Amino acid sequence: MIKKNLYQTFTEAITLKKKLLAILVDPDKFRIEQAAEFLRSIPLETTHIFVGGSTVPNGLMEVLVDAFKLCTSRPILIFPGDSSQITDAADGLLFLSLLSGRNPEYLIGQQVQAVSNLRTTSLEVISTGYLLIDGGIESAVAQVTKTSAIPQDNVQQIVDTAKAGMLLGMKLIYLEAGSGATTPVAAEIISEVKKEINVPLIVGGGIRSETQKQVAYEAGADMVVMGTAFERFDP
Ligand code: 1GP
Repeated sequence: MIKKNLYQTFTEAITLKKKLLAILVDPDKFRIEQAAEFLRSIPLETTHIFVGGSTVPNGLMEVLVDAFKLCTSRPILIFPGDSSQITDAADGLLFLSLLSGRNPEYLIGQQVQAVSNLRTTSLEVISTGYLLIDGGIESAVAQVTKTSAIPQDNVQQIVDTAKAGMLLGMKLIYLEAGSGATTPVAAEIISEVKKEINVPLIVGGGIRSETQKQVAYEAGADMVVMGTAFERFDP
């Protein structure tokens, strides 16, 4: 099998000053038969497809990733809410640890549980420090993980948490305001975190407009993730 080095696309993007855009699909809010039409509707500059959600019925991830694979050559990364969502059908896995919270289940428990499925995987596993930042509403992440988001005015705590993740060896840092956030992660937070880390920075949650996306890029996001803005597929 050809080894697809997904992480390199992140580091190269930084070197080439190219911005990355991931569109997130929550299988729970998606009809598989609309996969082709959906992929035609997303921006041309989309570089990655993320698939995952806080709660996804068993087996649905694989079916959806397979459907996407038929219609796109863009890399598909699993953005899992828990270890049951991992499928080899995708190209890569964001191996998330929820660093903003103090729930051991999402710091290390789910990760240990995933290992038996990852021993023989073809997925590129990318260690990712995941920080939930207050986005103005109680997010599904906060509800499912029973953790609190870090308030946006606690910039130092956010910066220190991101840096701790990097020092622990995490290859990506992900600032998440939560799907459907009314307030995306502030530009000041993005730029302060960016100054302190030397691994790629992903920002998502509540980013709906071109302007909001550009604000995140200009502040230092290497990748922006958008989900809700493209959830337009009514039954
Ligand atoms: C990805 O959870 C976000 O980080 C997606 O958020 O649905 O608000 O775009 P939106």
